[in-house]
Formats: sequence, C-alpha cells, structure tokens
Amino acid sequence: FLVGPKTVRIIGVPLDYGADRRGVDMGPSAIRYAGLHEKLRQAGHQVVDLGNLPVPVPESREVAQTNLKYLDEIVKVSRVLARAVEKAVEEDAYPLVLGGDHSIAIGTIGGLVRHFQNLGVLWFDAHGDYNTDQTSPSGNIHGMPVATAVGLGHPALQASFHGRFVNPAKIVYVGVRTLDPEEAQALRQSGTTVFSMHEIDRYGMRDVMAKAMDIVTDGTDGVHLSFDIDAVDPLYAPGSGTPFSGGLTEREAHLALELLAESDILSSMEMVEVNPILDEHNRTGQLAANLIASALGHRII
Ligand code: 5AB
Ligand code: MN
Ligand code: MN
Ligand code: MN
Repeated sequence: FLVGPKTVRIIGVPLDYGADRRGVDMGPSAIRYAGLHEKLRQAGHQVVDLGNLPVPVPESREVAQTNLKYLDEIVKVSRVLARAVEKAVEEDAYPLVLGGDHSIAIGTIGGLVRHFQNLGVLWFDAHGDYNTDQTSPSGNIHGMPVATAVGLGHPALQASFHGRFVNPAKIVYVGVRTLDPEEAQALRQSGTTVFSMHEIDRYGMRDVMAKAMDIVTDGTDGVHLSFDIDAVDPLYAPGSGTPFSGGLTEREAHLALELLAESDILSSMEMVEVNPILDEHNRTGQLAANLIASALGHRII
C-alpha cells in the first residue's frame, strides 16, 4: 500500500451557515454515497464513520444581517468538531472531515492545533479564505477560516483554538485564482505561500507540489489538507456554490493528491463545499470521494 494503514475516522459536518447558497449541508451524504468507505478499505485502511455532528438547519434560526452571519451557530459547531478532531488525533486515528461549507475548517484546525505543536496546512481553493469581519464583502464566515487559523479577525471565532494558532509560514495555498482587494493585500503581508493557477500553469503541478510539501513538512509535526472542491474547475466540479473558472483540471487535482499519498505526509484531511443541489448526478460528490481516496493511496493498479 502507498499510504501506511490508518484508522480513518470520518466526521460529517452538515453545516451551511457559512455560505449564501443552501445545499452544502448535503455534502457529507453525497460523498459517502459515492462509495468512499469501499475505496478507503481497498487502499488498506480501517474506516470508522462517526456519522454527522448535530447541526440545526438555518431555517430554524434567525440570521442577523451582520458581517459575521450565523456567528453563534458556527462557534457552537466548531467547538464540538474541534473536540472530535482532537480526540481522533489523540487516539492515533486519522480525522477525515466531510463538509459542509469551509467555515468548518475553524473547528477542524482548532482541534488540530491543540494536539500538534507546529501544524502545516495545505489549502486547496479558488479563494483565499483570508477575510475577517472587517474586510469581508459578504459577511460569510466560509471566507474567513484561514485568517481565523492564524489568529486574525473576531475573537469569538477563535474560541476553539485555545490561544494556539497556525504559523502562516507553514500554510501553503494551491489553486487560488480570485481574491478580494483587501484580502489580497493582507495575504501579501501574511507570510503564507500562494501557488495560484499562474504558478501551476507555469511550473506544473509536480513542481508546485514538491515545493508545497517541502514547506509544510519542514519543522512541523503534522500536516492537514483542507480541500475546497471549488479549487477544481467548475467544468469538472459543477456542484459548488462559489464556482470560478480557470481552475484545476480533474487530473491536476488527482496528481496533486497522488503525490501527497506517495510521500505519506498527511495526518488529517477535510473535503468541503460540495453542493449536491447544484451538482449533476452527483458528479462532484464522486469527484470528492475519488480525490479523498487518491490522497489516501487508492490506485487503480
Ligand atoms: B470559500 C468571498 N471572498 O469572502 C467572500 O468557498 C468568497 O470557502 C469566499 O473558498 C469563498 O465572501 C469561500 C467573496
Ligand atoms: Mn491533544
Ligand atoms: Mn473556495
Ligand atoms: Mn474555501
């Protein structure tokens, strides 16, 4: 097997408070239905599915038009998720978190930094997710998880982190192609590494991943992969609420994750922003399941 055998602990988070388009709450089902467990077992892993965390539907809540929409609800779910993720890594399991919108990364990473002293993060995304309540054009918290993870933004969002944040120098983006003006400025000064689509076109995914893996493994004791399905071009991933053209091809995305599997550096992963309402016959759910399987060492031969 490519990737050493793991106990993969699946945690579903059917949350869509962080985004404007409803539907990502169904992401965990769509990914499971695409045969995820079977593929992971074929790759040699033991799979334990904890099911979904309880998340009340937004229609049962009131949304205040603030620059932090559904703040209380997101903080509550983040707390529970952070504890579940922390517990998994403490027990030597490999947390695989299925979203849900990208605000769930606040809980996932919050849990991870309580266990790992110096966490590396690979962030696959069309977007930077580096807004704060001060810079966000939408007030949607799924645009804020990376800023939160480095300790920026509203303190309420940081509750899960217990005062420990990710070192921006250990965060690497892959696939970025759209940023808000103030977000871009903050990112430029952040110390993170951004491999935008330009670098992928120019140097190829193989070289980009070699550099990315060097950065996130150097001096770290854990590496988390946060994969926003909108990193992949909407041609291949139509089931996404924030599509942006000019993205990764299906094969580029697979190659990146196959290279990650070969080096076996990941200690956790999350797959987010799959929206079955906008999808075509679960194509995007299937892609997400296949990408997870690639990252965990599934091969056709
Ligand atoms: B995603 C935008 N920058 O903050 C904002 O899908 C989009 O998790 C955020 O990457 C996209 O609202 C968040 C315009
Ligand atoms: Mn711990
Ligand atoms: Mn995105
Ligand atoms: Mn995102």
